[in-house]
Amino acid sequence: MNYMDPFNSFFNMKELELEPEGDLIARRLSDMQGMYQQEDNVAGNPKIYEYYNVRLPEIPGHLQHCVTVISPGKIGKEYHMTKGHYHEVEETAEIYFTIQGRGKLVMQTKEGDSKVLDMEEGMISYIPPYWSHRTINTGEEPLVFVGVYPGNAGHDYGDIEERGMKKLVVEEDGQPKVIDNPDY
Ligand code: PAN
Ligand code: ZN
Repeated sequence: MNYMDPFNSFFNMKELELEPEGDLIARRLSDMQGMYQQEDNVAGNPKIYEYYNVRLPEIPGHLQHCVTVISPGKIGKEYHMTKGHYHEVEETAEIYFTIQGRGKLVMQTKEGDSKVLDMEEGMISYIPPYWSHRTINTGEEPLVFVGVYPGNAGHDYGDIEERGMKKLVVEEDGQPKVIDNPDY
């Protein structure tokens, strides 16, 4: 039997970086074209979020785990958010453990059901099989969370890139508000 050696990773809470560095993916506004309602008048090309994947084989049995850091801010009235995705293997679930900041976790099924959960430090959120998921930073500091999901889950961005999600999270009177997406 060819056993993989157990190992630790360390997430530096001061620098908000994973050590040793895994695969780092940074997404700027230009990587999310068409996903925000009002992206036209934004100066420059702000970094919205980054996430660190620990490198693991993409096969059943393993548990992928990664740390996402969403910077605070808004594009128009919408708070910074992730692209959002379904898992390619749709019957795979995921756990998000929030370690800093506050936000919302917006989920949706292909049948059109929507659910929104709060994310705050210490919250463990369960994303059951079949639910697409997007995270939104509604706070004033980085929103940092760990995601754990099956090795073979994969990511399918197509549906949300094309149609968006039914619910948007916007700032109204200084408060986060979940509204229906007028373009959905
Ligand atoms: C997370 C996400 C991460 C970035 O690890 O991949 O937060 O969001 P997008 O993948 O939507 O850009 C996860 O849900 N993995 O399955
Ligand atoms: Zn996922």
